[in-house]
Amino acid sequence: MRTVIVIPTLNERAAIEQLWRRLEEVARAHSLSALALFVDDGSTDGTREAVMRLTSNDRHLRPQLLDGPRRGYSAAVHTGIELALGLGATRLLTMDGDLSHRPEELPRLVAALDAGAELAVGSRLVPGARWHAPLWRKWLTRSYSLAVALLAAPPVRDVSTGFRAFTPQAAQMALAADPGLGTFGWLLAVCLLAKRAAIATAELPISYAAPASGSKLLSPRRLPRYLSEVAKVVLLHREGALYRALEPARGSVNPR
Ligand SMILES: Nc1nc2c(ncn2[C@@H]2O[C@H](COP(=O)(O)OP(=O)(O)O)[C@@H](O)[C@H]2O)c(=O)[nH]1
Ligand SMILES: [Mg+2]
Repeated sequence: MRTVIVIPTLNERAAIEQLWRRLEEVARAHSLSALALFVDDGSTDGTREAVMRLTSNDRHLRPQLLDGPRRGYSAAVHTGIELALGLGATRLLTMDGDLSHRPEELPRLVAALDAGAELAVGSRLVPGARWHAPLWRKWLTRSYSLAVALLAAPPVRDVSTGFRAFTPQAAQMALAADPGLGTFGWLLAVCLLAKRAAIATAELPISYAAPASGSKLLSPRRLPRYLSEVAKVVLLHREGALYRALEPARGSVNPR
């Protein structure tokens, strides 16, 4: 089993060492042989240097830094998935680098894949989830989830979580989502494409804690942009155009 954990980072210097220690412990405790792929595209706080200093004392976990020009969250994760597939990953995981996604919960996502899911989504919006965040953020995420459920009927409630596990087939499917759709547009598009491609999807409750340093992604200033990106994805879904990207891959994604 070759597991690749894709971790997009933008100025996460303060979290890197703790994240690494906890990932190492999890990998050791669960005999998870994994590559942690940090995808950084313009941190200015020493994140990349911190990743390059990471060393592993055991054979379970290895760090790798993928460094490139600033292209944003969706492009970073898309590139990470592409590279992981190229490396022959048999399981792909994506998670934030800010400790809001707990490394200790990775094995539950992996177990969902082992139990037959092709895409497992760590969710703040299903019973059993624990979620510490400012009220405005919870309200925003819940309203967004509700609106999207009414407009596009995605296969999961939490369409904006980046804590996900993929089989190689599901990851290949995810590459059909254009990173140019923007952060939340892309995260939503992956969910909608999974449903269309009949990818078996599981939604698991997680314990999520927004870091005190705040979100790199969400800010009132960016909301109009996010709204228009998501509206575009909903429109593409309704027109069916979102799924054209799936056509060339369909043979390999969902042979029927
Ligand atoms: N490479 C890269 N990573 C990013 C970018 N924007 C955010 N991230 C990372 O993506 C993850 C999600 O961002 P985060 O601030 O946690 O968003 P939130 O969980 O929605 O509050 C974090 O690990 C960030 O460091 C970006 O432009 N490029
Ligand atoms: Mg986060």
